[in-house]
Amino acid sequence: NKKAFIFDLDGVIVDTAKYHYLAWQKIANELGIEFTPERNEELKGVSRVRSLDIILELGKITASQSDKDKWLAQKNEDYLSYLVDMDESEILPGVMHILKFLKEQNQPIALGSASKNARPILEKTKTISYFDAIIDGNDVTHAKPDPEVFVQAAKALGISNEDSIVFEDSVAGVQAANIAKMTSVGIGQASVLHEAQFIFPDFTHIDTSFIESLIKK
Ligand code: G16
Ligand code: MG
Repeated sequence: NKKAFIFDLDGVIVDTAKYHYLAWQKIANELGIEFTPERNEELKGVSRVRSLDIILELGKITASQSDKDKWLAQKNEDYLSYLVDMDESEILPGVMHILKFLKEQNQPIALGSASKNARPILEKTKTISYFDAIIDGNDVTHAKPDPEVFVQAAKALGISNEDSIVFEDSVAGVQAANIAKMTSVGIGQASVLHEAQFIFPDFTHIDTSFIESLIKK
């Protein structure tokens, strides 16, 4: 029995959301826009381009494409500076235990992330070898909640959507999995991720018997 186990990156495997936040906050400050951690929730799982648009809408700012391109480049440069020293210590609790168990069970594993920086992050955290397929922001044209990223991931593993399981920390990502008729597992707060079929606060709350039940399903 093979299922596709598809992992989101930011907020599921590593807590890079804090770095995205710091980098966006810097841009917002320069533009005189108030940007809080609460507002940042809306940027989770959302593409870089869409994230900037959300911030500009917040500040009621209309900008030229060349200004937008400049801020997008600046944001990414700043974000990358936080990743320079990244290593395995930034993998979220419980994640390695589940990745190792899935490998032992010979289950196919994929990454389904909106980020264009996914590969260097997987390399730095030494998790890249666990993934049989990597689909990220460089491969897709439609951002979550469009299911494209997860559909491509399942296809790359040769598994049907119905036999795919998605681990996601964002509302947009959970919706994408549901639209694709995949099993959605929300990682985070139940109040935020209530659309998910299963919800856990983090991977330390996921045990191998739950994974076994998904494999048998
Ligand atoms: C992530 C984050 C988003 C970020 C997006 C694009 O995706 O959750 O906050 O805006 O990637 O990232 P980048 O600027 O690195 O291309 P995911 O899908 O891994 O949660
Ligand atoms: Mg995420």
